[in-house]
Amino acid sequence: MTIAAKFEIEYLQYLDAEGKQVRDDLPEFAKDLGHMVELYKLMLSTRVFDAKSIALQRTGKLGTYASCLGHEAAHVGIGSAMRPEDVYAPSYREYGAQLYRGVQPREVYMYWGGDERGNDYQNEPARHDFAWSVPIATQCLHAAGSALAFKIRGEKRVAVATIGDGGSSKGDFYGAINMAGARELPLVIAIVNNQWAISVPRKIQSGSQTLAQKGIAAGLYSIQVDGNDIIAVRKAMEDALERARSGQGGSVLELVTYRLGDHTTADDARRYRGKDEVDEAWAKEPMKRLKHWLVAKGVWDDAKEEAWKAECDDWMDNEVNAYLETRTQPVTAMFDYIFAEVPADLAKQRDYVLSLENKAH
Ligand SMILES: Cc1ncc(C[n+]2csc(CCOP(=O)(O)OP(=O)(O)O)c2C)c(N)n1
Repeated sequence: MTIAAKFEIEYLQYLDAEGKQVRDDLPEFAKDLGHMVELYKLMLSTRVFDAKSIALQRTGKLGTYASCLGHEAAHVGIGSAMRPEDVYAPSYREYGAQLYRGVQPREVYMYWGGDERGNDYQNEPARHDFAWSVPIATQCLHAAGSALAFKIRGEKRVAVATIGDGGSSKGDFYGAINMAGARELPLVIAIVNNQWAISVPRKIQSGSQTLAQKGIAAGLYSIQVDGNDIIAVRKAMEDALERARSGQGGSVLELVTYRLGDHTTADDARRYRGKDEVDEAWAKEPMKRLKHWLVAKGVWDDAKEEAWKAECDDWMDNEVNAYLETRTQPVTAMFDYIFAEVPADLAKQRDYVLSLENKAH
């Protein structure tokens, strides 16, 4: 038999579910324990932020909300590996990466509260990143376009997109990776495989043995990573970013994790998945293993954890107050930012809405 081509997909992990180191060759950043504590603290802030968001929704103060519970290592790993000059094109639940890049919790609340000004991130580097992309997979094309621009301009910048396991079935994803392979673009796509696309499980999502190997077809470097192990995520991202920055082309990373919460606050996952599966996933969640590892190194303990949680609570309370105090936009705002010149049919609707409002006052 003549073999036309052969491929392998590496699986990367440094910390197992109990926080035991499974390999000795720790990457440089992980030898800096002060830095690892900072990463843990951001993961914890993200979790506190997430719980606060759900409470806001439950009390009627947010429209809907997509939780990131269980994704903290994947998201903070991505955000912390990127450089400020890179560009990030997220989908809609990657707050850990976005907080690292300067997005403020109040902006997330505004967005999910129905105020598009939440997209207008005030802090760099998030300010030059893309807004949330709810239309599945479209952000991959935005990122591929940015990567093409970086290449044409000769800039040493990388475009990063995140997408779900479900999103990786869509044509926009394949179009983006094909373009990146064909033109050797500085594009990194991280597939956050949280096992579920709303109620569709991974096993009926795709016949591909791994989602990472989809990148092979496009000629991209491809790897599967324990997405609950921040050391592995950060290392795989750093390597992918370095390759892209130095002109060696794009990558696809599959970060294997689990969506511990509902798809959004509009979903009830108990209707389509069993408790045993979720309990099993909790045993592998990302915070516990990193905490065990840091405690064993003597740089973290319960007292520090409680103190940091209290600081996070204050931070989030402050952000919630800022959100609640933000004046709502006039009702006409929904017509004003879609077209440079409002088309006649929309102008008519706009006038009608205004007349209703005038009547109400
Ligand atoms: C183009 C498009 N089709 C359908 C939807 C409805 N929708 C919202 S989330 C979602 C599932 C996405 O699952 P996955 O890509 O695995 O990401 P996850 O939500 O698990 O992070 C779907 C189908 C959408 N937002 N956009």
